[in-house]
Amino acid sequence: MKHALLYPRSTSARSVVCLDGMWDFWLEGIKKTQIPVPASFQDFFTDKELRDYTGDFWYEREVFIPSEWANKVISIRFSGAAHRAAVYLNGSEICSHEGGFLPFCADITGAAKIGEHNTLTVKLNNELHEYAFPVGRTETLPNGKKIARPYFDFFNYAGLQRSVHLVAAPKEAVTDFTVFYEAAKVRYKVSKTAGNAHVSLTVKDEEGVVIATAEGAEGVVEIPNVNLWEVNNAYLYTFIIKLQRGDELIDEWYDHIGIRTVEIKGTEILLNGKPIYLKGFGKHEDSDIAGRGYNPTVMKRDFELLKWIGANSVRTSHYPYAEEFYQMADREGILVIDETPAVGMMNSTMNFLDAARGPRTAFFEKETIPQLLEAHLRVIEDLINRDKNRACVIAWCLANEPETSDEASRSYFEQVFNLAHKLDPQNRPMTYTSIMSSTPDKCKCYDLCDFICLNRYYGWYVFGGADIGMAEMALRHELEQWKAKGLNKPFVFTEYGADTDGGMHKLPSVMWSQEYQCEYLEVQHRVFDSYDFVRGENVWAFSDFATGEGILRVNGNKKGIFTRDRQPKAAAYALKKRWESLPPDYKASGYKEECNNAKN
Ligand code: CKX
Repeated sequence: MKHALLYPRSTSARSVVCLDGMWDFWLEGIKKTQIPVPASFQDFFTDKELRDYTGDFWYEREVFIPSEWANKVISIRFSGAAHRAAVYLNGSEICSHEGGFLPFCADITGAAKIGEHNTLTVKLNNELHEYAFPVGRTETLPNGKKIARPYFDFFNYAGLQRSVHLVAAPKEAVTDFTVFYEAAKVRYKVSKTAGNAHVSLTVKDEEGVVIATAEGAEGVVEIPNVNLWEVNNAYLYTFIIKLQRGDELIDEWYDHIGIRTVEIKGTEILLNGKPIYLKGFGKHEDSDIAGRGYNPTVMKRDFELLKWIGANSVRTSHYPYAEEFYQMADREGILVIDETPAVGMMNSTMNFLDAARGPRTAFFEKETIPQLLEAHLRVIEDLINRDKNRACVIAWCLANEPETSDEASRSYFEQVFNLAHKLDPQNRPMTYTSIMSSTPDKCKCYDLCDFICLNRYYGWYVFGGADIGMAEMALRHELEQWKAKGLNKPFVFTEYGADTDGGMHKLPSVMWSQEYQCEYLEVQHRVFDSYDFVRGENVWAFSDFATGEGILRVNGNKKGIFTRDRQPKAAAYALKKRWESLPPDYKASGYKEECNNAKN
């Protein structure tokens, strides 16, 4: 059934039916209604109780299984069902799954009525726990109402937020495909179910011309005159894998693959051997009404805005995004730091305030840690398995802002990093993003990272507004401390930002005004520019996004450079000017002089 984990594609041996559209939906206390898939369920309704609902809820639809599939292995593939799911076919439970951001499949071969309509029911649950991702807790109030208390700063959206597919594949099938490169030599490995079918590989260029072939489940295929995958100039080959017995085609699957190398040398991040400076954002899957639902129209707009502003990179904060996002990044040549859903690893519902104040929450001493670690190792395996062949993925971010100032975090993260290194066939750089309280003198885990990612808010959570001069000093002071460690690794600012009301102008500036966001960014960039080891800047955040309610959030987090409806704030123009003027290999040896001249 693992074959169905491969991205669902119809070929001459496989059939795929997309089950997106209107599904029946209900939860206790409301009448059955219909809602679209994919989408989060929360923002359709006008009733506040429904938006904040925490507990079990159900989706259901009829699924017709054609009689031609009688000899096939039939699966339902969920690209993501948040946060946990139990799948039923015609009333019988088929499978269950924990975690909302990675694909899983239910084998319905035995249970399905062939040539008939079948009832597919999915029970979902959106409670938060300290032993599951994203981390939080669920409280039951004295009035009996359950309420989610996230340890993270985004709305606890849930539902069938990604596409659902019905997949019919042959019994003898390709189950996995892996590539890794040595320049134009592509090593590949095909995994399959038992059987004696012969494996072959065909590589086509973008014109559809066959340019290389190979035989056998494992080997090397040499790409003549290789077109490397580059930033903003992507080239994708089509790799077609076939299983054959004589002339009979048993299975076929294909993938679009870019060829590039990525490595870290000293303080440089090298793409195809050339230094690259990261310019971009931390993002969310977030839009009006659809919530965290995969939304191709919004995704398209986001990629156009990334290109317009001169960005080259995105971090998939704070969870793996829909597979189609990586496919588009692969096509557009946008670099991705791919993040696990390990977020909220600090015992705090206002982590953004506590991050700056730095109280010890002893998160890694909790008795739920062994179970959380198991979940963490599982998502690393599933994430790497899903995205390992994506050229856009240049690094894995194994967690966001964990409490690494705590001694107990060390052994936890050793296990996390060890597994990730073991699993990635392309041996990509690994990191986690460091919270403000994990200063160079306190952090217990930074040496595990191949490059150091800092989430810093000097000028917002600390030394904001009139104190901004102090913010610059404090940021420089911290960078001096890092410098003194002589780590010889690249540093990337994976978060820095200021909440900004997209409609507010103030002269002189005050916090929350568009002018302040511009001034704040100018201060940060001045500091980044004076440290050679800073090799990337990913602003927080790409666009405004929904969070839980509270006295510190005015209808969501407003640190977006774009509004939630994807229009530019004033800072977008300032960033565009800066990013368009920085050369792709900004700060590479030999370019320092040139860059300084360019900026003056
Ligand atoms: N970092 C000091 C994680 C993001 C939040 C961001 C913020 C925090 C800051 C932690 O998920 O949105 O508060 O804006």
